[in-house]
This record gives sequence, structure tokens and C-alpha cells, in this order.
Amino acid sequence: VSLEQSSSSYPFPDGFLFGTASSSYQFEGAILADGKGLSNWDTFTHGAGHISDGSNGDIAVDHYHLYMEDIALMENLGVNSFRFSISWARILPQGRFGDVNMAGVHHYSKVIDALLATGIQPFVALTHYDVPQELEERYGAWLSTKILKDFGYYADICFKYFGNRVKHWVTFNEPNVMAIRGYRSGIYPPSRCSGSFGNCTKGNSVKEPLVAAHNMILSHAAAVNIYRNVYQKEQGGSIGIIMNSIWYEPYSNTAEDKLAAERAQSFFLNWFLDPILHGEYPKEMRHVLGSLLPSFSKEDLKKMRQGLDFIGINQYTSFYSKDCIYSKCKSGAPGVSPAEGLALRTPIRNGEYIGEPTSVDWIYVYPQGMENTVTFIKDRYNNTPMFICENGLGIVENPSSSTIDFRNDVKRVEYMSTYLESLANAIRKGADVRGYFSWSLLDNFEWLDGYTVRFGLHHVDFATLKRTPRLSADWYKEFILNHTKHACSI
Ligand code: GBH
Repeated sequence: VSLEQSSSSYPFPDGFLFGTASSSYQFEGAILADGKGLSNWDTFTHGAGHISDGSNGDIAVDHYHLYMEDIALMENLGVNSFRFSISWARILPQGRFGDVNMAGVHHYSKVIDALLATGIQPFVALTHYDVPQELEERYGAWLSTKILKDFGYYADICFKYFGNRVKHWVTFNEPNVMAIRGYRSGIYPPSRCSGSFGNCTKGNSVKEPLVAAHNMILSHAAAVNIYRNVYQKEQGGSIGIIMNSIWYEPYSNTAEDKLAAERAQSFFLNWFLDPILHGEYPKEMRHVLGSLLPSFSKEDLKKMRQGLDFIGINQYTSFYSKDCIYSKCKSGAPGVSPAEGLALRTPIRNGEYIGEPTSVDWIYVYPQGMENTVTFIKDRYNNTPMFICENGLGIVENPSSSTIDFRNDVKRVEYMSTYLESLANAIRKGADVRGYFSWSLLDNFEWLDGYTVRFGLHHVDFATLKRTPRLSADWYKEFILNHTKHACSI
């Protein structure tokens, strides 16, 4: 792959946001600073055996204290936006059952001001997997309809204190992953699952992901309504949701496998976007799940009519999808249940991978998946404005590698350049994409993989927290320069 960019075409429209992404739990650390309450991830990582290297996000990359240094790194990259999430437990340490923590409010206010002073727009999520532990303990968080009001209350506080400066709001990062991993496989908090789906002591892997998702959809609607009714006119921002996306290629040319790929997409992506934008669950879900699927009341549907302003997409990987309704699949295997549309997800066909495997078990390099996903969303949702809110490559580094090696992330550069080219193709064909965020600015706490998988444009030495730009940082800087229009200085 040539590292040179063609500067002859600018498929990225004026005002396009080029940024990097982060999240509160993975970046901030400062677990108890300034009155923060515990989140579900604090509690989970402190329980034994969940995280591969036994680590947690108590310190993470200490972005809470080092944010000025990190903003300087962004300034050097030349990005014009930064995606981060607010920790709900910093603003409301006990959820609704306690006071607003003004020290937490003050912290994010300072971060937002510092970004804006550098010409970087904040792109802010209200949740990125984390909820105050108090809500989990009081009523089971997403399993209860009580969370609708509490999420609205929290969102209101954020709009009130930050909305004069934040022009892009996100209700949820990857609610589909939260529902699946929290309540089907149970590998994320609150560790709920049943049967052959995972190793949990409580839960119901078929019903609970659907209930949790339903409450997330209604919570999204609650926050959007508050924003629309109270703040949007005056503050002039926009609000959306971010979905994890997988591109599903049919395993074969048969009609069955084509339907399976459509079903898989419905059960992963359209699961949330259809109710929010079309007012009902996708037909594949209604057919397969019948009365297992929660239903929306008239009241709910009225609130949901407020929809969203943009769709955020996290796009990393693609799989084949194989039919399990009309043909035989290994039954009982995770991924072959009604909870996944009776379609089997597999990266391999006739001995060949869909794209180059990587050191991250779920990432296969299939750049075409970017154009396909964006085009699919464009067609299904009437070209609603889109942002690519995450794309990037994780690398498991050899711990004995030299300092020269860790800077030399050629694979990440190849990955980003081919995915960005694919995104550019979608834009050339008319997709309304308004931004791209690289995951991630820095190496950080990679959930179940702890600190063993690194996604950063900058390397972090986790002992000293020293940040060092990698080749990919230099490359991204060049890319942004070459793909942004600049006024000529005469
Ligand atoms: C994103 O998650 C996260 O938003 C971010 O915090 C994270 O650091 C980053 O990507 C890198 O991992 O098993 O059905 O849930 C994406 C990670 C990718 C994990 C898809 C789950 C399989 C789908 N997810 N993957 S499922």
C-alpha cells in the first residue's frame, strides 16, 4: 500500500468531521476522583476473572487528569472533532437517588472548553456501556422501565450544562452490543445469560436481551424528546445513536443464505434503527420471535416519532451468514438461536477467510464492508445523515518488541487507508456521511482484553502513561491534510 494520498479528489464534503474516539471507562481512570460514584464496569472489573489480564479501568490512561496533554496530541493530528462519553456516575454518583455531582459537571465543562479553544468540536455520548451501579442494584438497570425516566433525567442535566457548547449528542454507543453481551452471552455486566449461551447464574438469554434493548430504545426516545422540546431550538445541536455494525455477506448464492444475511442484519442493526426510524421492529424479528418481542404502546410510538438526527456507525468487520431455518446448522450454538435470527455467523467459507484475519479475533479486514454498510443504511433509512463513529485496528503487540517496533503499525495504516477509500466510494455514490472517527486516539482499556489489545494512533506505556505517536498518527495527519480544503494563503 502506498502511503501517498491522491489529493486530486475531495469526496469528503465541506465541514466533514475528522476525529478520534474514546470512552469514559476506557480512558479516564480516576475511579473515585471528585465524588464519582461506581459504575457497572467498576464493579464488574473488580469481580474476579472477567478481564484477561486481571486489570481494570481504575487508572486506565488517566485521561481525566491528562486531558490537556491529549488535546495537544489531537491538535497536532489536525482533527476537528473529538468523540468522548460522559460517565453517568460522575454526574450522578447514585443515579437519580442522590444529588448532582457538580465537581463532575465542572470537569467535563473544562474539557469541552479546552477542546473548543483548540478548534476541536466535542462529539459526546451519554453512555458508552456504563451505568451507575446504584441503578443496577436498585432495579436491574436496563431490565426495568424505571430507567426511562432516570436516563431522561441524566440527559437533561447534560443538555442543560453542556448543550450550549456541544453540537453533537449521542444517546447510546452500541446498545446492540450492550444488550447481547450483557444479557445473552453475559460476558459484559450485568453478566446475565442462560442455557448454552454462557456461564451465568441468572438470566434468560432469549428474552432479556430483547427487554433490555426495548428499554434502551425507549430511553433514547425519552432523551431525544427532552432535547427537542426543551433545548434544541435554543442550542441548535443534533442528536443520534451509535450502532455497532457488522457487514453480513451471504454464505452462498442460495436464496436461503441471502435471507439469512438479511435476517442477521435485522437482528443486529435494524433491531434498534427500525423502531427509532420506522416505528416498528423489523419484520424478520416479528416473524421469528412472535410474542417474545416486546411491543410499543401508542404512547411509546408518539415519543419515538422524534426519531434522531443522525446515525452513528461503528464499522470494523464482516462475516458470512448461513441459514439455520431451512437448512441444518449446529443447533444450540450461540448465534443459532432466535436471538440472532437463526443465522450462523462465520468468517470462513471453503477454507478461505472473508478478509485477512488480524490479531483481534473478531476483526477480519474487509474494506468493502464499509461501503456496503453505509449504502445499506442510506437505502433503508432514506439517507439520514451518518457519521462513522469508530473504525480502527487492534493489535496485540509482542511485549518484548523494541520501541522502534511499536511505532511501526503498518497494518493499521493499511487498514485505515483501505476502509477510508471504501467510505469515500460510498460518499461518491451519494451517501450523506458527515464524519469519520478513528478508534482510537490512544491505546486504552480494551474491555475484556484489558490492556493486551492496542487500538491507539498513539502508543501508551501503561507503566508511565507516556504517549508516543505511531506511524498511523503521522499517516492520519497527512490524510486529513490532503482531504480537507484549505484556504490558499497568498
Ligand atoms: C467498539 O466495540 C467499542 O465501542 C469500543 O469501546 C471498543 O474499544 C472498540 O470497538 C474496539 O473493540 O458479539 O454480537 O456483540 C466493538 C466491539 C465488535 C464487540 C463486535 C462485539 C461482535 C458482536 N465489538 N463484536 S457481538
